[in-house]
Amino acid sequence: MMMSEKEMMLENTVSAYENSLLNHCRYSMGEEWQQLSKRDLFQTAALAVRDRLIDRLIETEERYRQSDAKRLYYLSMEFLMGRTLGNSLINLNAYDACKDALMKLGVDLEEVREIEPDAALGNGGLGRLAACFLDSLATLDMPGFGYGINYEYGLFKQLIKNGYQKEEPDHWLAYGTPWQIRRPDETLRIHVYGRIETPKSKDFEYGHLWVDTKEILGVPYDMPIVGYGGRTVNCLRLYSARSSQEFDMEIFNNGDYVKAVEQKMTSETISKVLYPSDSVKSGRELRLKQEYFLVACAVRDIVRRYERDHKNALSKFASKVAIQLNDTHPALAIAELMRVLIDDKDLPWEEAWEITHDTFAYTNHTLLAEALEKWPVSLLELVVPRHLQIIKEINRRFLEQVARVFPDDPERLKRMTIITEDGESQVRMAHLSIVGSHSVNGVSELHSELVKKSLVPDFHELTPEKFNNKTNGVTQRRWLLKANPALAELITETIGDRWITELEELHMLEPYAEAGQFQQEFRSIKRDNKLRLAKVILDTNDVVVDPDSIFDVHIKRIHEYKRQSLNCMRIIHEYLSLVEDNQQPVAPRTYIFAGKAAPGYWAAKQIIKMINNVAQIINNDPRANEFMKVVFIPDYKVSLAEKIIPAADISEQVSTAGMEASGTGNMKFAMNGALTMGTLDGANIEICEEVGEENIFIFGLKAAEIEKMKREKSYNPWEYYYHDGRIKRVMDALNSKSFCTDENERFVWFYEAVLNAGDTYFLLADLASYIEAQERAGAAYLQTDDWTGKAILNVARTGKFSSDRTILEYAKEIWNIKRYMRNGH
Ligand code: 26W
Repeated sequence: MMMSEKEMMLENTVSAYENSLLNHCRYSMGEEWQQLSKRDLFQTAALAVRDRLIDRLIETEERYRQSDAKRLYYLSMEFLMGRTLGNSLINLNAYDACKDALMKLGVDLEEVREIEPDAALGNGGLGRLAACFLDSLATLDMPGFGYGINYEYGLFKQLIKNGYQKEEPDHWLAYGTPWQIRRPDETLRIHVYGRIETPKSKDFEYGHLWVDTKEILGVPYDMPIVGYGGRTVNCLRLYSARSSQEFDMEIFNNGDYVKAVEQKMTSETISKVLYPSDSVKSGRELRLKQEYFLVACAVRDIVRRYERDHKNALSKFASKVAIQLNDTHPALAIAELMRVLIDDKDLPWEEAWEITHDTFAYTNHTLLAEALEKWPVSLLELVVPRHLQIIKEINRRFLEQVARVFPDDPERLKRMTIITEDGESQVRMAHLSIVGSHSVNGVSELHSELVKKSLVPDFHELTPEKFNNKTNGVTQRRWLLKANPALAELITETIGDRWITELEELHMLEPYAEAGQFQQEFRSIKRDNKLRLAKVILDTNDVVVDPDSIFDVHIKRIHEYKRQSLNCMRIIHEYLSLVEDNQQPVAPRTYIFAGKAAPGYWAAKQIIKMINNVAQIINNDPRANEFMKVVFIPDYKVSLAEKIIPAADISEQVSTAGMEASGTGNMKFAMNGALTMGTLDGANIEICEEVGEENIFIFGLKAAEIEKMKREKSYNPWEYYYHDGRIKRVMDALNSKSFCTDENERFVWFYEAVLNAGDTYFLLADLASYIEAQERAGAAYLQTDDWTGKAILNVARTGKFSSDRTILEYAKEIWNIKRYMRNGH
């Protein structure tokens, strides 16, 4: 007998959840309810939720297939998903049902949620953006799928010992994860190393013989991604590397058992660990293999799915497939698709190139020179010789085209070449990405302009139509509805719940910005959130903080350009004004920091030490105590951000203008009613435009001014040092024993970097303006009603910064994908 869809789909009622929980307890966990450990409870609850996701996943796939939908594949080395249980329950509209079912069984859902390890398969902004995009794609009922690597170890766990960062491995898969469905039947065989056999006949003009390769297996694991409302469940496909049996057996049969096992382990290291650097590239062979592994698995899987649905008509490929490159990390996909089309599918070069170019689009996420990927030709030759050959041919044809448009301009060819010739020959992955894509976008208005004007002006001149902007966004489901349930409820009571899927609706809050009752409730929610965070701080840092002080928050990766050190200098200034000049800050503040430094980034790690030393001195000085507290909360991650952001009064977004591509934390804070203290950089500019100048604190040099000072070499930090006593005092304090907790001369490096090495990040140039903006902010905070009004307007005016808006723009202007609603919805 056929079951109806309704009968088949598991329900979201309390009793249905109770049933599921008890069933999984017995038949999946093999336990009695009372015997379940905390971790078992999480597992059990997750399995109950997962059943519901799978029903909808199958239905969704069928819906796309029936409509022959064009699909978008988002290729990314990072997906910073965080926790899934609470998020899925909210998106399924089943949070209360599951909570009540657990309650009936004597268990608190909040506690169970805290057991779940974060899926920290990313470093920072770029990885979290990918996660927000997946949420929006599913919520918008769009066929958008992620492809990534199933790292066994996510981003390292950060401990603070004696003020220094220490790294520990994050073995997040130690107990397995209920959120992945293993698909062994769809395992792929990937080839690496080997050599090229020279083609023999003319038919082989671009032909190949890639031989003597080693084989690695790519085993897919699918993570269901449920959109809000639960209608659509897309998936994120993550690959684990496994050794191929045959390969091991060959050595094994030759009698070297240990070597066979060693080889097996080497192939499996490919998906072992996420590289913890978000800028300084290390040029390591393993990283290259990771990038190639992702790309090879994804491209083959995409082609296979296309052929399954389209019976060999590859000419239509680009009308059914869009591939987005999340920065250049997956750029080898361009060469891989060319290889598949030419070598495996026997297409002529021109046809393969048209398909490839029409399929790919590239997003740039950084202008930092040290973060732009370049791979030595010699390394590519070793690992992916066939791809190198293809890249060389792409470059040859490309340079020919450039020479036709700009004859007699050898300098231009040098600037634009994909493969550099002087010195160690290298492949510039950004150039490959631009040439192989039909769209190139930056992630905020300013950044997209800088991509065109400073990063790759020659490419913009050649193909201006490729370049466009897609200002980043964040999902309000996680960053408001889930992270700040009380504020979400107040908003829904006031304007209804449509903001959850249409964030511009928040504008309807504007009339309440000055309403006494609304203000009061808004303030009381903020205070509760601050109390909750104060509890976290007490637990992790053993520091008591005052929930009535300003919570001034600076959380993000630790990086010189993000200028945590500028914040630190300003804190030192306030402290010295207090203890030396008897000048009390207008309002007490709690300075909150969190963030990880790349393990190999010495200066960033020193900045962590500096913050912790300053914290120790200030927190233990009775003269400062009632006015200032400084805390560095260890082990920043998505789940910690969800606790910190709703409790913030001030959001520190103080990068050197022109260096932060967009920022997305800035959006999360504004959405939760924190006021931004920021430079005119990245998306801060657009936040300022939206919320209004009177509701944000802007300071510092503009990107163009910094650019000019760099060009003219006119910046001299000593001038600022000698002309401003405040600045001199801070620098001298850092150069003295004042903030050293044990050894002397701890921060001499900083003094040197700023005063004698040119102050690359313009700290001294912006410090005075920063101090003054902070003084304005402190005074403004005392005007309680005014401040609350500004905070409410920040919430009301962040509609633009939903990743739903971003995704709709990508879908319309780059991907050409549509929405596929379920019947009756
Ligand atoms: C090669 C190692 C490496 C790894 C990651 C180099 C560069 C990266 C990323 C580009 C760093 C990153 O996360 N960039 C951030 O992307 C966000 C999403 O677009 C932006 O909001 C941030 O401004 C940008 O720093």
